Amino acid sequence: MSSNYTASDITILEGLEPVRKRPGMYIGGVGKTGLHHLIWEVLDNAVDEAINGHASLITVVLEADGKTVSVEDNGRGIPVETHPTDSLKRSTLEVIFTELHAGGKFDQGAYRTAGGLHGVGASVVNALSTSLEVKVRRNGKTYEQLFSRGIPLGGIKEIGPGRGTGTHVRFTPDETIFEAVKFDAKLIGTRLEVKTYLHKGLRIVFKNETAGSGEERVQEFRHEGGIVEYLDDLLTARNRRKVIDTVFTAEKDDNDGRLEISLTWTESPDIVMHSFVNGIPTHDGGTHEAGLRDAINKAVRDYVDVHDLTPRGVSITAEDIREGLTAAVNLFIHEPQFQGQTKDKLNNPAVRGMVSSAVRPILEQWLHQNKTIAGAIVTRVIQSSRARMASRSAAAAVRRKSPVSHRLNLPGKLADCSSTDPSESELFLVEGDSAGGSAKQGRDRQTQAILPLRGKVLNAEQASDRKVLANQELSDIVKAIGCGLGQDCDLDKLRYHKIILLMDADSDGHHIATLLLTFFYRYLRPLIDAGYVYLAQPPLYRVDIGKQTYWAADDSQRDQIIESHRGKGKVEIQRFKGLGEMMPSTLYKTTLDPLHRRLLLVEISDEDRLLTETTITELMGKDPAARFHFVMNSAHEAEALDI
Ligand code: 28G
Repeated sequence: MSSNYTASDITILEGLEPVRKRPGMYIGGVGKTGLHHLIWEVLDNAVDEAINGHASLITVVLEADGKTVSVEDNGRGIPVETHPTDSLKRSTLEVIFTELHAGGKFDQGAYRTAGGLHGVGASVVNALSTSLEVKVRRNGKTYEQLFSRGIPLGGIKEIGPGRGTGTHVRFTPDETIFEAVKFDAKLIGTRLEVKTYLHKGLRIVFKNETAGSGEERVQEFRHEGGIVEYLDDLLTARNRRKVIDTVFTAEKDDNDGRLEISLTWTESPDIVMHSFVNGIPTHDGGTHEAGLRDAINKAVRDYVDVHDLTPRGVSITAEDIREGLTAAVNLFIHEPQFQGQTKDKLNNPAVRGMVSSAVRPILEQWLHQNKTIAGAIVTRVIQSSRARMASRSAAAAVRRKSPVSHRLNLPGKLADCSSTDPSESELFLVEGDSAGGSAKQGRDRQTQAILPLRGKVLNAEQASDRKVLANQELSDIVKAIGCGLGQDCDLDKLRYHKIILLMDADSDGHHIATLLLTFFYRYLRPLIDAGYVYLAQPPLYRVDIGKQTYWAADDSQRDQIIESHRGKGKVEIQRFKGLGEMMPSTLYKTTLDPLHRRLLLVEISDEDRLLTETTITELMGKDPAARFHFVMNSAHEAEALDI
C-alpha cells in the first residue's frame, strides 16, 4: 500500500464554529445517538487504520465517570510534522483536529467508512468535547496535544520516548451541548463486537470501568470466522433452527471491492438480512442486498428447473425461495453512495450486478455439488409455496375482518373518536376495564379513542404467527388501527397517527407495555419506524402542598417536588394504585391532555437496530425482570415530543 497521502490533500478547510452552532447537522442530534456518534467517529478512524493494514489492535476505555472515553490504535500514528500547506505552519495533527474537512483524498486502494453521518471526523468530536487529548507515538517518541471545545491549549509537545507507533484519543463530551453525557457500555460493547465480525482478525479490547460487580470489566472481541460466525451467532441469539446444518459462504476480493456473504435457511418464516458497507450497517438494504436476492433466486430456480423438482400444481415465487432465509452481507467498496433520510441504504447501481454475478455461480456450483443440502433447501422452498397457497384464503379472511376505515367492523370495546382525520386522531391502548372506563369518560371525544385491553396480552415473541393473529386483544388492536399487519401493513390506511400505550406505572404495567411493544415490533414495525407509537406517562403520586397540587411520575420526582417547595405549607401525598382509581378529570389533566401530558416516543436508535434482533429475543424469551428493563430503556431512550 502506498502512503502518498499528504496533509495538503485535505480538500475543504473551515473553522469549527458551525459544529458547535448546529451539532445535529454533524452527528445527527444531541441525544443518546448523537452522543455515541462521537465514539463511532473516533473508532472509525482507528478501524480505517486497521482495515488498511496498519493497525491490529484497538483498545477502547469507558472511564469510571461514564463520560470519558479513550480510543487507542497501534497504527502509524497521526503525522505530527508541520502541515505542508498550512499558512500557520501548524502540525498535520492540529489541522486534522481543528479544521472541518469535507473529505480527504485517500491512499489508493484504501476503504473509508465515509458516508452518511460517518467519517465527518476528529475535528467534530473535538469541537463537541470539553477536553480532548491526543497522544501519538511515532519516530521513537511520544507527542501530545490538548484541546478544549476544539481550541488547542498550546501546541503539540514531545513528552518522552515512545515505543512502537500508534494514536491515542481521549475525550469528554461537552455537557452544554448534549442532553445527557452518559455513555451506554452495552451499546459500545455491541458496536465493537460487530466491528470485529466485519473485519476478520481485528482485535478490539473494551475496558468498561463503569462495570458493577458481576459485570465484565474487560472484554476482548475477535472473530476469525467473520460474517459466517456472525450469521451463526445471530441464529443462536434468535433461537432459529437451520433446515440445513451448514452455512453457505462466498468471498471475493478484487479492484472493485471486497465482498463476503453468508446465508442459510431456517424453519422460521421470516427473512433476515443484515448488511454492511465499509463496516457500517445498512439497515435499509440497497443494491448489495438486491444483488444477493437476485443471485439466490436465480441459483435456486436454476437448480429446481435443471432437476425438474417442481411438483404438479405448485408454482414457486421469489418470496417462496426467500422464506426462512437468513443472510449477512459485508461489502467494502471505494465510493459508497448512501441514500435515504438516515443514510442507511446503499445506492450504487453497479453493485447489484457485481454482487449477483459474484455469488450466483458459486451458489449454483455449491447446490449441484451438495445434493442432500440442495434437496433440503428445495423441500423448504416447496413447503413455503404450498403454505402460501393454503394460507392465501385464510389470510384474505383475516384481512376482511380487519378492515380499513370500515367503522362497522371496529372492535366492540373501542370507544372511537369522532374525527376521521388520522393526523389529529389518537388511540389509547389502556390496560384493564376500570382504567379504560376512566379514560373513556375523561378523554377528548373529538380526537381521542380508547381501546381497553383485558387480561393477558400474548407474548408475540414466543407464539406462532397463527396464535398471535387468533389472540383477541391483539386482533382488536389491528382492527382498530386499520393498517393491516406484517407484509400487508399499509400506513396510508392508518386511522390514528398517535398510538399511545397507557399502562399503570408499576411493574405489571411495564410488563404489558413490553408485550405490546414486542407485538408492534414484530408485526407492525412500520408504525414504530414512522414514529407513531408512544408511551403515556401517568403520574404515580399526587402531591398537595398548601393549596397547590403537583403530579409526580416516580419517587425521585416526588422527592424533588417536596424539596423545592419546602416550607410552603402542609404536604399531602397520595399514591395511585392504578389508573382505575384516578378521577377521569385527573386522568385527563395529567395524562391525556395534549397541553400538559408528556409522551415518550418509542424509537429504535440506529445503534439499537443492530442490537434489537438479538436483544428482543433475549429479553422477551423468559426473564420478566429483563422485560422490565427493556421498557425502562425504551422509555429512557425515547425523546419527549409533547412537552
Ligand atoms: C485512536 C483513535 C483514533 C489514525 C492515522 C495515521 C495516519 C493518518 C491517522 O494520517 C491523514 C487521512 C486518511 C490517510 C497516514 C500516518 C500516513 C502516514 C497516517 C486514529 C492519511 C492523516 N502516517 N491513524 N491519520 N490521513 N488513528 N485513531 O485516528 O487517509 S488517524
